[in-house]
Amino acid sequence: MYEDGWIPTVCYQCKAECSILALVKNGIVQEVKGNPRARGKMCVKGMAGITSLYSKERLTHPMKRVGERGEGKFERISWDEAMEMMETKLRALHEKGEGHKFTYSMFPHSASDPKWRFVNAYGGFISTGLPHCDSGKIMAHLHTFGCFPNHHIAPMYFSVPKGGLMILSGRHPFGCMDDACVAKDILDAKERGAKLIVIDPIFRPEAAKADWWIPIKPGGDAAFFLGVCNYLLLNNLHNKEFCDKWVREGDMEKLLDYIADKSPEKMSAICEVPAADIIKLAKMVAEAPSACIDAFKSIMYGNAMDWGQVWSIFLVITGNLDNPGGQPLPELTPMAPVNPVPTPPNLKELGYHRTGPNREKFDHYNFILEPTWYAAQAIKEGNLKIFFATECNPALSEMGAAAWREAVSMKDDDGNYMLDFFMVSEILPSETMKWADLVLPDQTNYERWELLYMPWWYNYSHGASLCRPVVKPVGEARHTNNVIIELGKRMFPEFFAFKDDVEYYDIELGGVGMSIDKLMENGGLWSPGTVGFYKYKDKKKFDTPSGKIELDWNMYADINQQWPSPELPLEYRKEEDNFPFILINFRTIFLNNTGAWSHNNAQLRDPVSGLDSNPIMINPIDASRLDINEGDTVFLESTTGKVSSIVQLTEKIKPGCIGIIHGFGQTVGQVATMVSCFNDNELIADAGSHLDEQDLRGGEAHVSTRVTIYK
Ligand SMILES: Nc1nc2c(c(=O)[nH]1)N[C@H]1C(S)=C(S)[C@@H](COP(=O)(O)OP(=O)(O)OC[C@H]3O[C@@H](n4cnc5c(=O)[nH]c(N)nc54)[C@H](O)[C@@H]3O)O[C@H]1N2
Ligand SMILES: Nc1nc2c(c(=O)[nH]1)N[C@H]1C(S)=C(S)[C@@H](COP(=O)(O)OP(=O)(O)OC[C@H]3O[C@@H](n4cnc5c(=O)[nH]c(N)nc54)[C@H](O)[C@@H]3O)O[C@H]1N2
Ligand code: SF4
Ligand SMILES: [Mo]
Repeated sequence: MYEDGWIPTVCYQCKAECSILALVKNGIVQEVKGNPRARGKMCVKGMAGITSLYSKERLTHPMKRVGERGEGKFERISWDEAMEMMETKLRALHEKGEGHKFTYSMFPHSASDPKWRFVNAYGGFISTGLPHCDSGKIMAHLHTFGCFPNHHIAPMYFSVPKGGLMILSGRHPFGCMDDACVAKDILDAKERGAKLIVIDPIFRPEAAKADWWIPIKPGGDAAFFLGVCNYLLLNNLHNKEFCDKWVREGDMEKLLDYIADKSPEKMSAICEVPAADIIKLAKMVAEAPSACIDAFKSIMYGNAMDWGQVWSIFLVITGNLDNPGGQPLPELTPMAPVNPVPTPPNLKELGYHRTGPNREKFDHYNFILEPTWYAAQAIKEGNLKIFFATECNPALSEMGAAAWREAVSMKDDDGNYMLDFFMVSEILPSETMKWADLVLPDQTNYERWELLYMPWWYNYSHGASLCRPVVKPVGEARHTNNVIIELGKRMFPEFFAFKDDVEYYDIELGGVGMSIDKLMENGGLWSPGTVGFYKYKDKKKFDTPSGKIELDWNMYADINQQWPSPELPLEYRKEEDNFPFILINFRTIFLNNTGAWSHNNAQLRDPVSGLDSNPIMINPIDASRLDINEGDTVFLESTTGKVSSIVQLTEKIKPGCIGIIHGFGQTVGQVATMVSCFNDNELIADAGSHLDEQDLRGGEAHVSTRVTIYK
C-alpha cells in the first residue's frame, strides 16, 4: 500500500487543504512541495507539517480522564474500551429521545463527510466554524444572487485583467492563504497591471504591496461601501445595462430610495475614511474593467449581514458577477448518494438557536447562520449532553473562554457533570483535551484517506481531491472518520452498510463516473468543471426564487431589516467610556487558528523562523497620552476578562485600536508552553451571554470587543 517516490496528496496544516506532492523514502516523508497540477505552491505552515507528523508529542493511544475535568489527567485505554464508552453514552441519550442534545463540532471535508452522516443518523447537531467565519457573506450572496453556499468563494485572482481592482477589505491572503498559490496570484495580477487596494485598520503585508492602503474603523466596511454605492448610483456610474437586465423589477428603484441619503460625507463619519477617498474609490471602480472584494475578518462582526448585503449590492451594481476579475459563482456537481441516506433532524423545529431567553426571535436563522457554538449556554440550560470535537479546539477558539470552562466543568445537584460526555480527537495535545472524558488519537493527512469534495475555500483545484496515506500511522492512531463509521455500523447499520471509508468514497465517486483508483491515476485531482464565466447567461437566470438578482430582502420585512444598516456593530455602542479601544485580533502565517497543529509545532514556534510572542500593538499617539512606552507590560481589560503582555508601539495601527495575534493560549504541550501567550477569547464575551444584542439577521459579535489598556 505504501510506495516510495513523490506521491500526490493534500496538505492539512490548515483548512485550505492544498494539493501537494510528498516525497517518501523508506516509509518516511522526507520533503513536501506544491502539486504543479494545482499551480504548485506550499506555505511555511504546510512545509512544517512534517514536524507535526513526526512530533514526539503525537497522541498515540486512546485515553480516558482520571481526574476532574480541566486537570488533564488521563490513563491509557484500549480502542475496545473507547468504542464501548462512546456507544454506551450515545445509546442512552438516544433511547431517552434526546438525540438533539448531541453535538459534533467538526470541520466537514465534504458535504457527505462520514462524521456528518453519523450526526444525521443520530439526530444530533453539527457545529462548525461556519457561524464564526463568513456566514454573513454566504447568506448575503445566497439571498441576493443565489450563489452556492460555500465557505469562502473568493475572487479568482488569476483571472483579474489589466486595470482590474482587487480590493481586500479585512482580509490577509498573504498569511491566511486558503490556497498557497493565492499570494502569488495576487502579485502576478499586479504585474499584469491590476491594482491592489487594501482596506484595513492595520498596515499588514498586503498593504505594503498595495497601490493604496485605506485605514478604516473596524466594523466600518458597510458604511464605506454604502458611500461608494451611493456615489456610483447618484452619478450614473453603475453598470446600468447589467442591472436593467438581471435585477428583479422594482428593486433598483427601491435601492435608489434607500441609498439616497447614504452620502460619502455621512458614511465617512461612521467609517472614519475621508469622503474624498470614498469618492476616489468609486471613480476608480467606475473606470476599471473589473472589481472584486475579498473580506473575511471584517464580516465576523455583529453587523455581518449588513456588510454582506452592501458587498452584494456593490457587486451587482458594478456588474462584477461571474466575470473575469469579479465574484465567481461556482457550481458543484453533487456526488452520488450512498443509499439509504439518513434524513437529517428538523433543526428548525428543534431550535437552531436552542439556547437563550427568547429563541423564537431568532426564526430567521438557518443552518448556515445557526449559532450552535453557544456551547456554554447550551450546557448550562441542559440542552447539550454529549459533545464530540474533532479538528477543532473550542477551549481556545470559542468566544468567552472563561464561560466555556465553567460550563464544561459545571455539575448538577447530584454531582454529575451537566455535560454528560465529552470526546476529543486530536493529533497533538490540545487545550480542549484537558476537559475531555475520552481522547482519541487521530491520523494526520499523511496517514489517512479522505475525499475532499467541496471547494470550501479558494481551492478550485478541489473539484475533488484525494488525501491518501503515504506512510504508516503512528502508534494506535486511527482516523476519526473510520472510528465514527464503526460507531455507525454498531448503532445504525442500515446507514453504514459499506466496508470502510474507502468503499464509501468509491460509491460516491462511482455515481459521477470516477473512483478512488481513477483519482489516483489522475494525480489525486479531478475537476467536474466548477469554474466558468457568465454561467447565468447560459442558464438565463440566477438561482434565486425569482430567477433575478434580489436586492430587497423582503424576507426580513417583519423585523424591519430589508436593507443594510450602515451603523457600526452593536457591541461598539456600549461601555465606550470605560473601554475606549477597539480590539483587533488578527492572524499570521505561522499559526493556524488556536490549534495544537501549529502551537505545538516546533518549527512554527521557533523565535527566528516562526513566532513566539503576542505583543499588544498600539499607536504611539494613543500610547503617549497614556504614558505607555515600547516594551512596557500592560493589562488589557474588557467587560469579561483581563490579560497582560508587552507593548509594541507602531504607527501601522489606526489610533483607537489595539492589535493582537489571534490563536495563542495553549497550556499543554512542550512546544506550546515554551513561552506563555494569552488567549484573546479571555477578553471576548461568550456569544450566549448577549443574545439580545445580536442582529436577528444573524450577525454575531465574534471578534470585536471594546477594551481598556493600562500599566
Ligand atoms: N495562516 C493562517 N491561515 C488561516 C487561518 C489562520 O489562523 N492562520 N485561519 C483560517 C480561517 S478559519 C479564517 S476564517 C481565515 C481568516 O482570514 P482573514 O480574515 O484574512 O485573517 P485575519 O488576519 O484574522 O484578518 C484580516 C484582516 O482584517 C483586518 N480587520 C479587522 N477588522 C476589520 C474591519 O472591520 N474592517 C476591515 N476592513 N479590516 C478589518 C485585520 O486587521 C486583518 O489584517 O483564515 C484562514 N487561514
Ligand atoms: N477571538 C477569536 N476567536 C475566533 C476567531 C478569531 O478570529 N478571533 N476565529 C473564529 C473562526 S473564523 C474559526 S473558523 C474558529 C476556528 O476554531 P476551531 O474550529 O476550534 O479550529 P482551530 O482553532 O484551528 O483548532 C483546530 C484543532 O484541530 C486540530 N487538528 C488539526 N489537524 C487535525 C486532524 O487531522 N485531526 C484531528 N482530530 N484534529 C486535528 C488542531 O491541532 C487544532 O487543535 O475560531 C473562531 N474563533
Ligand atoms: S495554505 Fe494551508 S493547506 Fe496550503 S500549504 Fe499552507 S498550510 Fe498547507
Ligand atoms: Mo474561520
